[in-house]
Amino acid sequence: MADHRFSRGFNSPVLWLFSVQSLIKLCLSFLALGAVVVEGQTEDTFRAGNTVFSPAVAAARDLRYLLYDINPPEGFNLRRDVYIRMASLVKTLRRHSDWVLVLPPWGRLYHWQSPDIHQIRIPWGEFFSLTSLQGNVPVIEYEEFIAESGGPFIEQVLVLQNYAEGWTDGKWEEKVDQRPCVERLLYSKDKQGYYRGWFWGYEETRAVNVTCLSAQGHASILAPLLQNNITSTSVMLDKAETVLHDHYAGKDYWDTRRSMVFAKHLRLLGDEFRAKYLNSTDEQDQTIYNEDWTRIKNKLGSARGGPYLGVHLRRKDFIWGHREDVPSLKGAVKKIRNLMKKNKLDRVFVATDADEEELEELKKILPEITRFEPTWEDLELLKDGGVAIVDQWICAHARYFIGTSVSTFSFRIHEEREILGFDPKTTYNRFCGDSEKECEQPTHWKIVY
Ligand SMILES: Nc1nc2c(ncn2[C@@H]2O[C@H](COP(=O)(O)OP(=O)(O)OP(=O)(O)O)[C@@H](O)[C@H]2O)c(=O)[nH]1
Ligand SMILES: *[C@@H]1O[C@H](CO)[C@@H](O)[C@H](O)[C@H]1NC(C)=O
Ligand SMILES: *[C@@H]1O[C@H](CO)[C@@H](O)[C@H](O)[C@H]1NC(C)=O
Ligand SMILES: *[C@@H]1O[C@H](CO)[C@@H](O)[C@H](O)[C@H]1NC(C)=O
Repeated sequence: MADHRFSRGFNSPVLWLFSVQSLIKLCLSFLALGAVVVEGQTEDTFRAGNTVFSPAVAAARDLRYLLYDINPPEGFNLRRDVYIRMASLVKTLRRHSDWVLVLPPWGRLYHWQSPDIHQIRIPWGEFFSLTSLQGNVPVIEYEEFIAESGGPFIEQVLVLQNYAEGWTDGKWEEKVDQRPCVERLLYSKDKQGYYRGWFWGYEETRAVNVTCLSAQGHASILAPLLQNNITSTSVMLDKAETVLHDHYAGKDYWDTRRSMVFAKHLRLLGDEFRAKYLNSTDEQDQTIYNEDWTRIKNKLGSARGGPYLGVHLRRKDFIWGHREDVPSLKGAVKKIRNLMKKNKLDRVFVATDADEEELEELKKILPEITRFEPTWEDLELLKDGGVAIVDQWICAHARYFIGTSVSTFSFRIHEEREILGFDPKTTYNRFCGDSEKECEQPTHWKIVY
């Protein structure tokens, strides 16, 4: 099937020739090997690991499962942020009993619009390194949950919501209360009295009970309730983004963030692309990566980065609203040329969600542009999420990076560069709108180790 979005790369300098499939196959066979080794380790590292326990074993251990989901319109990079909040909650819960975090399958994201490819029920292992995640908190994929908990049943769904009355007296206080549902429930009862809902595209999944919970505060305010008031083995928090970070940019935040290592096949693809089109290798660029994130502790300024400018140019919904902090294409290219000259870089890598029309214009006014453009077959394997990660990985390795104002996609690149050890001056930069007066630059968040 011809896909107009990606068929244009041919006979342009940005053509992506490398066979993604063969590399992925190679990686997957490595992953399979890795899993065998890891199983032995996880038993003692964590009591819940990659291994699937039989229902009997899981029950004997008094395991409890925390599942969660997020409001459908939220994008990939905000979802990554909510994972950090949930990991923090599970750490709090684990002080008292044996909780495991169940990873919500990826799919049906508003921005993932590539036609004709299957983009639901995607396990986290396709985007992130599970062993790395498990080095922070015990996590399992949803299908492992089904296997070890005895079937596609979630005992208790708690739909988080704000308080109907808002903040009383304009005073902020942290609180949690069982309340009637404010909005119409996205779950309905079937003939057997079970609740049916989206459940990440797993149609056979049922919930035994669904109730609403008004919550206002950080994620761990839910811990006492989950521990004391609710006895179900499996509890799912829906609209989990309602609760806030326990401590934004604190040690726990960064531990979890650092554990969110991209899947190896995606990093390898990004590295291949860097080597092939951007003359960028880890040795030259001083960006040597350690498979074990707990051992990465790079000094700021130690990473040099590849000889290219990295750009994240967020378009689509960011320009539809005519936001004054987002530049025109001309404005962006002017800034790009300026930065290339200033940093003595003759190559520029651009990650963007621009539509066809804008891309054509961009290529016209910036002919030396390099982009990661997968073929349809590659896209089918990587999915929109994998392509976005490869884009982020390449931007993260640039000598100098500039992103888009308040884009979570750009924020995640900042964090990746902070982990790699770049000088903050080369990271916390964003485009200014063409007529923006005070163009405040992004905040530098230092890693707490
Ligand atoms: N491949 C690729 N995809 C992009 C790029 N920019 C945006 N996207 C896609 O558009 C989505 C939305 O952009 P983000 O800035 O990540 O925002 P989000 O967290 O997903 O959603 P919001 O926070 O609501 O904006 C991403 O998750 C990608 O799927 C890009 O440079 N490259
Ligand atoms: C949880 O239980 C405690 C003690 O039984 C009770 O005071 C509290 O109101 C309950 N919390 C919720 C949110 O139902
Ligand atoms: C559903 O869960 C709520 C909250 O735990 C509880 O108060 C209620 O009794 C449960 N309903 C049923 C039918 O079990
Ligand atoms: C690639 O980079 C190296 C070292 O940074 C440099 O010596 C070499 O000339 C570059 N090659 C090309 C083709 O630009």
